[in-house]
Amino acid sequence: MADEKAREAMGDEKTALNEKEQDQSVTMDELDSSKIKFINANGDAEAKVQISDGEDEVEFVGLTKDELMRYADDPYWVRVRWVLLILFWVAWFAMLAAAIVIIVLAPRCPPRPNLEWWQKSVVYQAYPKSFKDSNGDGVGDIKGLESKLDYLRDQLNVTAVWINPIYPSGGADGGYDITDMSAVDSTFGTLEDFESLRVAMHKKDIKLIMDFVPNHTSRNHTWFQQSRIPGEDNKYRDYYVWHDGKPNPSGGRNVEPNNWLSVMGGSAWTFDESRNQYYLHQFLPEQPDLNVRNAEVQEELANILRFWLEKGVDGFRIDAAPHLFESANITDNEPRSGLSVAADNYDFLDHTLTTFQPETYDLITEWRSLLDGYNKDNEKYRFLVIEAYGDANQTMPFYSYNGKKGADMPLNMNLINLDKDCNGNCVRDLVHNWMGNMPSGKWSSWVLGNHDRHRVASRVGEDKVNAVTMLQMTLPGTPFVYYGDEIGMTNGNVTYEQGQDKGWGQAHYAEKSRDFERTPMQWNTDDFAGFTSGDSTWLPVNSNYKSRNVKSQFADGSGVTNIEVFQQLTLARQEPSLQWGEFHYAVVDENIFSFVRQAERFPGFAVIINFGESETHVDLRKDHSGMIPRQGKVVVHTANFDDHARATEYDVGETINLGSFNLHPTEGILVTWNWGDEKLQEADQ
Ligand SMILES: [Ca+2]
Ligand SMILES: [Ca+2]
Repeated sequence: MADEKAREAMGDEKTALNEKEQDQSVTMDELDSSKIKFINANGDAEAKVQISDGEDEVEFVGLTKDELMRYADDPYWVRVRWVLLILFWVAWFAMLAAAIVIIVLAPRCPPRPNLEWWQKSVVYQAYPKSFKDSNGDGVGDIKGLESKLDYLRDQLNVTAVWINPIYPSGGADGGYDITDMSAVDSTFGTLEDFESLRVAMHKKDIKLIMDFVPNHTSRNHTWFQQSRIPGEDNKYRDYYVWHDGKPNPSGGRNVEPNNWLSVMGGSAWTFDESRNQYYLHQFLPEQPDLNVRNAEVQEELANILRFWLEKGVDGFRIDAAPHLFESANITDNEPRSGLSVAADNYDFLDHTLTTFQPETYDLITEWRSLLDGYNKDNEKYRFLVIEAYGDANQTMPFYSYNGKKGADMPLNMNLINLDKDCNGNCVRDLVHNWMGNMPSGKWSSWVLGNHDRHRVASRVGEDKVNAVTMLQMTLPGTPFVYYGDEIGMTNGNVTYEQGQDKGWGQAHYAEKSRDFERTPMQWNTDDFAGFTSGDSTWLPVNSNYKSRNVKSQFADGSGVTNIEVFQQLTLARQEPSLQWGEFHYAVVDENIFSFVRQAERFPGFAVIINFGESETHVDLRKDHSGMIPRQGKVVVHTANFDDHARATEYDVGETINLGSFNLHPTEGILVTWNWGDEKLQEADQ
C-alpha cells in the first residue's frame, strides 16, 4: 500500500515536472518540498525519504521511532544532554555575574551637582555712582555701567552684577533713603536705560541683582509725608512705627518711648511736630522705619518685588534685613552690651529687641516663595541674598526657618573682618566660623569688601591683595567682589568738606564715613582716571590712580598685577573641584592657611597662602599624604605686585614638591594634580 501511494505521488510529481520540462535550470527552491517526500513518517512501519531530481529517484531509509528512542534513552546520551544543559546555565549565570561586576567596578561619571547660576557666578558689586559716568556730569550712571559689560564678562569672567540702589532718593544715605522704589533716579538715567542695560546684560549672559530696601524709606517718600498727617482714616497712618513716647517726669513734652539707639548713634526716635509723636528710625532720622507688621505695608513691599521681577531682574539683595522687625512691646528697653563706649554709641546696647526678630525670618521665607512663583518651569531661578551682620545663630536661620526655605544665602561677612594682623590661624577661624555652622546642603559666599566697609587693600595692605583674592576665589561658595577691588583700590583721600556720607558727624567722619570706599573707579591714567569726561567728580578720584588702574595693570604683563591674578583666579574657579569639590583644611599654623578642594574624578587643587610675617617652610603632605600627591603643578601664584623680584619664585606651570616648599609672607599658590595622582604617586614610592 505504501509503495502504491508513493508511486501515485510520483506520478503527480512527474506531471508537475513535465510542465516545467522546458526550464532545465532547476533552482534550490524548486528542489524543495516538491521533490522531497517523507513517506510514512508518522507510521509505525519503516520511514523513507524520496528525492526526485527530475530523472532519477534516490531513496533513503531513516530511523524508526523505536530506534530513535533507543538512542535517546542511552545513558551516554542522557549524560551528554545533562552536561550540555548544565553548561548552558553555568555560562548564562557567569555572563550575568560578569555584567554586574563590570557595571559595579567600571569607572562611572562622577555625580555632577546641578548648580544654579548664582552658585557658579562671580558676583560683582557695582556702586552705580562710582563705576562709570557716561554723560560727563561726574556721577556714574546706568549707561556707564552698560558700556563696561565687556570688561566685566570678557575680562573679569563676571556672570552676575549686583547694583546698589538706582532709585530716586533723598541723598542722605548714598541711595538708601529711597523716595520711590519702583522708579529710576534721573541721575542714573531712565527706566528705558534700565531696560536697555538688562537686555544687554542678559545678552552677555550676565545676571542682574537689584538692591531691595524694605526696612525704611526716605523721610521724603509720599508714604511718610502722608503718614505725618493726623487723622484716624488716613490710609498711611500705620505705615511707619509711631509712638506717643513716655510721660516726662519733669513735665513738658513726652520723652522717647525707650532707650533704643540708631545704628548711626543717638536715639532711634525722632519727634514729629505735625503728628505730635515719635517715629522710629534704626538708621538716619531721614530714614524712618516702615511698620512691617502692617499687612498693607507688606503688600506694598511685595508689589515692589513683583514690579522688578516682571522687568526681568534675576534676584535681590535685601538691605538691612536684621532690622526689619522690632519687638512689638515698643516701650521695652534694650539691655546694655557692657562695652565701654559712649552711651549714645550703637554698641552701648545689645540689640535683642530691634534685630533678628523671629518675624523677620518668617517674612524672608514668604519673599522666597514669592520669587519662586516667577521661576516658571524651573527656567529662571530668582536669587535672594540677605545683608546681615551677626553671629552664626543669627545669620544661619536666613537659610531656612521653621522648615520653610529662606534666602539662598545670608551674605557671609566673616572675611570683611580680615585685617593686617590676621594670620593663618585667624583666617582659619574666620572661614570655619561659617563653614562649621552652615546647615548641610547650603551654599556659602565670600565678601572681602563692600560699600559700607573700608577697602580691603587698606585693611590688609596692598601687598596682600592677591593673597586674599586667591582665598576668596577658591573657598567653597560664591565670591562677591566690590568694584575696584580687582585692582586693589585703596581708601580714597576725602576730606570732610569733600565728603557725602556725613551722617556720623565730623568727629566720627574719618572712622565711620563710607566715602573712602566709594571713590570713582580707576580705569586708566586719563584725567579723573577715565571715570568721567567732565571736569569734576562727585567724590574725588584717589590720587594713586596713575599707577593703580585697570589699563596699566593689564598692560603690565608680569602676570602678577592684581587684575591679572584676579583674571587667572576667576578662570581657574570654573574647574569642577573649585566650584563644588569637597573642602578640607590642610596645613594651618600661625603663618600658613591651606586647604584642598577635590571633586571626584576631576583634577584636585590645593591653596596655600602665607598670612604671616616670615618666610615659611611647608610640608603639605605631613598629615594628608593620602589626599595630596607628592607633586603638584602651579596654576596661579600671587607674587607681590609691588615686588617683582618675588614674581620668579614660582612659575605658572612649574611642578613643585608638595612635601617641601617655601612661601614668603603674602605669597600664595594654587596647585593642581590629576585625579588619582595622590594614589599613583603613593604606589611609586
Ligand atoms: Ca552721569
Ligand atoms: Ca525695622
